[in-house]
Amino acid sequence: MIDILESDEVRAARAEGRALVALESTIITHGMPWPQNLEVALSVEDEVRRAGACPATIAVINGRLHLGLDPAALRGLAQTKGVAKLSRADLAACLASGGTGATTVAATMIAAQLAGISVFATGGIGGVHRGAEMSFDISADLQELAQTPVTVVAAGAKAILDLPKTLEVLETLGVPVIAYGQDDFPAFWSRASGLRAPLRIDDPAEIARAHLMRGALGLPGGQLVANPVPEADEIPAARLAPLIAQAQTEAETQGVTGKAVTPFLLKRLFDLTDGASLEANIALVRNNARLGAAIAHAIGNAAQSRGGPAA
Ligand code: PSU
Ligand code: MN
Repeated sequence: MIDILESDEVRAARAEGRALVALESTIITHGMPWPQNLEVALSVEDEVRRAGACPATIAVINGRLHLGLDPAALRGLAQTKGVAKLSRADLAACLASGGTGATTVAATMIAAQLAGISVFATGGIGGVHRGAEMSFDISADLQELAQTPVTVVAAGAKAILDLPKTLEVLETLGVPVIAYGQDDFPAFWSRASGLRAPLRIDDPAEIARAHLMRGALGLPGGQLVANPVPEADEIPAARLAPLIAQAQTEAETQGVTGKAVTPFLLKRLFDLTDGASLEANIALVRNNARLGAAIAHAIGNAAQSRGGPAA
């Protein structure tokens, strides 16, 4: 049996039947530089709390799956260099070897489902990389959305990816892609990608009902809720385009492959924008945490009125 170590806060929230929102840890270890990564992790958790839900940041520490990290554990993860990046393929081996690692979207979904948590908020999901027709680089996050019943709130997918191909693969896999409050599929730092999202829902309660309806239909898999970055914090896509192209070329010339690709591109973009992308990044993750909490509340309420479990 897998031994899940819950923080005191998570245990108390469960006892009170409070809504839980899962949060990933790869965004901390591989998505942002120190010390902003810790600041973001803490402020995103606070955002969930202010919205009346309980944050459950997920990571593997010394071979144990943690659900909810106290500030000291978060700090340790944020400060340590060379923490493993755990996706679906890596989770079991890391637990078996007593290792430590940060969970990606895919691995966080797996852990959330094990723990009975329906909603997970993050920044951006992994997707189909540019040049995937040659490299075959498609994130395991997409397959996970097809098979694990967790609703993931993200600001779309980063423009470092091939967004049209990412949407095509999600369609093939039968993953509902729901733009929140607009027609366009958001592009992380920018509100618009120029691509229409397959679905649009403006009400968190309706997103919650759709989540429960998938379960009732016996459909495996989750939903991707694409929440645009707040208008005040967005960076125009045109400003980023040349920098993304440069980072991409560097990755190719330096022969970066596999799970190193996404962290490499993210780090280069932070450097190339002198950290300017960070403010938008922070704002959008917090925005996703708020929406995630609203959806988690609505799922809890709907499930309770049917006499089901509250998470
Ligand atoms: N996209 C971001 N920031 C991130 C990631 C993606 O904007 O930090 C992380 C997430 O943890 C995601 C992972 O699950 O990268 C995807 O990695 P890969 O492309 O190797 O599957
Ligand atoms: Mn990849």
